[in-house]
Amino acid sequence: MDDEQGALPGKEDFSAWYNELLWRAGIMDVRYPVKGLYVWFPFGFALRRNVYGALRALLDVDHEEALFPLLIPETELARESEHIKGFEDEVYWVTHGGTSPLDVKLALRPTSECAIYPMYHLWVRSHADLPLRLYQVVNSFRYETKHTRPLIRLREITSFKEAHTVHASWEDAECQVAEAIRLYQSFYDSLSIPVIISKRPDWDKFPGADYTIAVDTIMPDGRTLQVGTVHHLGDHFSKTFSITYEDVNGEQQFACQTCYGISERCIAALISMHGDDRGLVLPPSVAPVQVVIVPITIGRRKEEVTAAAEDIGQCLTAAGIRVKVDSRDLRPGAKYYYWEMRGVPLRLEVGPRDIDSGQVTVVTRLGDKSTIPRAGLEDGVCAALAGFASALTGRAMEHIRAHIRVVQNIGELSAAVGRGVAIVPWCGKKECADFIGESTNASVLGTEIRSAFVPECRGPCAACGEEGTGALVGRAY
Ligand code: 5CA
Ligand code: ZN
Repeated sequence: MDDEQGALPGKEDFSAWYNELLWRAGIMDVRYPVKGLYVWFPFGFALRRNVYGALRALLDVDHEEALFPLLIPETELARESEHIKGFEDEVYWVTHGGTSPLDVKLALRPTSECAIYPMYHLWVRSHADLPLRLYQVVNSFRYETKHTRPLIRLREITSFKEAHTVHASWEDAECQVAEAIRLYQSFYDSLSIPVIISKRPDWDKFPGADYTIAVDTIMPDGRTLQVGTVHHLGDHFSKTFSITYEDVNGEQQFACQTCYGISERCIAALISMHGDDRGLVLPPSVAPVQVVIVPITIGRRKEEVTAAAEDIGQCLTAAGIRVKVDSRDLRPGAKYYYWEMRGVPLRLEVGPRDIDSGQVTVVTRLGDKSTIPRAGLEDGVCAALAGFASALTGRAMEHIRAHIRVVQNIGELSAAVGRGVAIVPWCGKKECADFIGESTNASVLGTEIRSAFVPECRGPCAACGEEGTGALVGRAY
């Protein structure tokens, strides 16, 4: 990692900006010599820890964290036919132990249904064991053939949070789907990332699911990124893996299941949604450094200023704030650049004049400058952090609103998907979705859209003219 100055490509060239920012801000090194595998730098890893800490905190309310093996025997992976059909082209296989071929080859999990459900078969006995809600945060492997991109499309997903639940009835599982959607909504709210929730068309659902609900956000270039999915698995897997329970009448019943997952795409979305031409912009809740203190020691009184900065650092740390005092022997401008690149929400400048007037100069990562009295500094800083978080939410909402258009026909649709996503009436037929896709170079991503900021839409299907309801159409990453 080097800190040399030099401009980041402008965010309007999103791809170049994103790739350059990842190493300049110390998130990822993309030079690992296997395609689709990347290395977390310490700063990126600290960000990951905070983001996944927030996700875990939400899950831990009524889920338990567990850990299942990475390797899945071929015999287990192949049991659910839809599932294996969906994943067979993406599986990495372990075929040897040392030089001896294995009797049963072993898959690196592309997802863990077939590692977890044989154990659920053993664990679930009675209705009293239900609901069962477990999750794990693991790496998983998918031999992706589409263009790989750091944090977005990986061959080793390093931060796969997958939850797997078991319920007594289809309806109970459906309630869990709703609960999981609420959970993901609050997770993305906490990151100030507006998301659009919709039901994937049948042909796009998870292999082995009854239906899939997806969470999408809109990237700076107007393309969508699927940042989470929730699947109602019905009894497909419970029938295959024989996950049964004894009901209150003493009869054996097949359970119903759900699963839902989020990967480090949530961090790709975080970086892309909030960052600007000067680097990362991070919500205080997850920023590895929330406040940086820069002593302005030009001229005399150097020791006094350094001591004051240290003192302020200690008192903010004691108040539970993640603080860095940057007393490196560098020009203040170089320090500003360095911490702006890393998205630090607040910079406190402490110079001789601030000491004399009993205050501290505060500059937010969005450029707002003010002063806070030295007495009661903790409260002032906390308020500034909270204000910064809501400013970020407001900015992100503006971005999303500016990139959603409700349209009525193919002509308007083509224009709209060049800039963002569109909502257009669609009748639900596959051939109409295909027609819409071919005419606009985009896809029908979802229906039954549930997001407060997406306007209602119904009318004649943009392809066939029959009665339709609003479908989300966009170009997906
Ligand atoms: N078993 C289910 C739920 S845990 C499952 O695997 N669902 S999934 O295939 O839809 O993946 C869950 C989420 O992981 C996706 O919504 C997407 O956001 C993310 N994801 C999927 N593939 C990749 C990949 N190759 N790189 C990064 N993230 C991915
Ligand atoms: Zn139609």
